[in-house]
Amino acid sequence: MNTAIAHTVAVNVTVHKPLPPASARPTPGGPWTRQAVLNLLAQPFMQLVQQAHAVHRQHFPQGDIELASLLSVKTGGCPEDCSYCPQSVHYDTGVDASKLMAPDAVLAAAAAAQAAGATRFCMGAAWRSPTDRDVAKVAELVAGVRALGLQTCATLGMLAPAQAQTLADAGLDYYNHNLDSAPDFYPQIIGTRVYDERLQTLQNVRDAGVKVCCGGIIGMGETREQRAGLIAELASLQPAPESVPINNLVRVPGTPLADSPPVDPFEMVRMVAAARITMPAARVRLSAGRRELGDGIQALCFMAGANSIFYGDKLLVTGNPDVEADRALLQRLDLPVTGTAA
Ligand code: SAM
Ligand code: DTB
Ligand code: SF4
Repeated sequence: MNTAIAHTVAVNVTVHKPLPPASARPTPGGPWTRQAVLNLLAQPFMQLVQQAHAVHRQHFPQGDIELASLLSVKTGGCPEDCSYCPQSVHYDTGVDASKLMAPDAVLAAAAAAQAAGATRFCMGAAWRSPTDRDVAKVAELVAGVRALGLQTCATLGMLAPAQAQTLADAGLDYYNHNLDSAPDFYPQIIGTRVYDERLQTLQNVRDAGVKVCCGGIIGMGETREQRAGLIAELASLQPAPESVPINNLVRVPGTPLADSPPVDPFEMVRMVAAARITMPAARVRLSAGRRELGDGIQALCFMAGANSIFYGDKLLVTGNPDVEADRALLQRLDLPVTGTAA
C-alpha cells in the first residue's frame, strides 16, 4: 500500500477489534480457501478468462445482462467512517445530508428506471443501522416498487432479525450488504463496524428468507492476496450470495482514499472471473467505477462472467455511464438484456 494512503487511513480510522488473521478464519464452503482463490487469480490472464467463460456459459446459457438501477433514498450524514464513502460525516466531500425521500418520488424514479429497461431496483440509504420506524417506511417503498413489477433490493446498513423480517414481509427480494474487503485489510478501511457485524446482518437477512447481494471493492490499496481473501469469504458464505457486486473504487475528493493509486484494470477482470468460478450461479455485477474502465475492459468483464450492471446515469451520489452509452455497448457486443432475451 502507498505510504501516503496508509498514513491518511491511520489518521481517519479508529480500529476497534482486530480480527484473527485470515488464515485462521474458517472457509466452511469447501475448496475456496484464500490460497485456492489466489491460485485462480494468479493464472495466466487468458487462461483465467477462458475458464471463467466456460463456467459462465454452463450456468447462464442465455448470456443475458441484468440491468439494475440504483436510487439513494436517504443521502449523506452517515455516522460510519468507511474510508471510501462520500456519504460519511467524517469527510468533507460536499455531499449534503437529506431525509428519507417521499414514496411518490421513489416510485416515480422506479417507474422511470423500469421504462428505461431495468428489471431490478435497489434503494440505498446512508445509515449505520435503520430504526424500526425507518424500516417500516422503507417496507412501504419496497411494496410499492414490487407492485410495479420490479425486483426489489435495499441496502440500509446493519439489520436486526425482526427488521429483516419486516422487509421480507413487504416483498424484498434482495438485501445488499457488502463485506467490502478481506478480513485482514478491512480494519484499515472501516473502524466503526467490525467484519463480524457484517456477517451477522447477512445471516439475519438469510434467516428472513431474503436473497443476499454481497460483494466488495477493489483499488483501496489492498494486495492481490487480500482480494483473494475477499472472494474466499464470499464463496464460503452458506449458501453463497445470489448476487455479487464487484466495485472498482470511485475515488471521491475529500475521502481518505481520494488519492489511492488506480488498480490495474485487468485486476477487475480477474476478480470478476474469480467470482464467476467460485460462485457459478450468482449474478456477478460490474458495479461502481465502470466509467473509469472503458468499453474494452467492460467487454472482458462480460466475457469473464459479469452479467449484471448498475444502469442509470447515477450510482448513489457519483456518476455512472449514460443509459444510451450502456445500451449501445450491449448492442455492439450482441449481449441480450434480461427480460428481453429471445
Ligand atoms: N450505508 C449502507 C452500508 O454501507 O451498509 C448501504 C450503502 S453503501 C454506500 C453500499 C456499498 O457501496 C458499500 O458497502 C461499498 O461497497 C459501496 N461503495 C460506497 N462508496 C463507494 C465508492 N466510493 N466506490 C466503490 N464502492 C463504493
Ligand atoms: C454496491 O456494491 N455498490 C453500490 C450499491 N452496492 C449500493 C453503491 C456504489 C456507490 C458508489 C459511490 C456513490 O455513488 O456513492
Ligand atoms: Fe455509511 Fe454505507 Fe457510506 Fe459506510 S458505506 S459511510 S455505512 S453510507
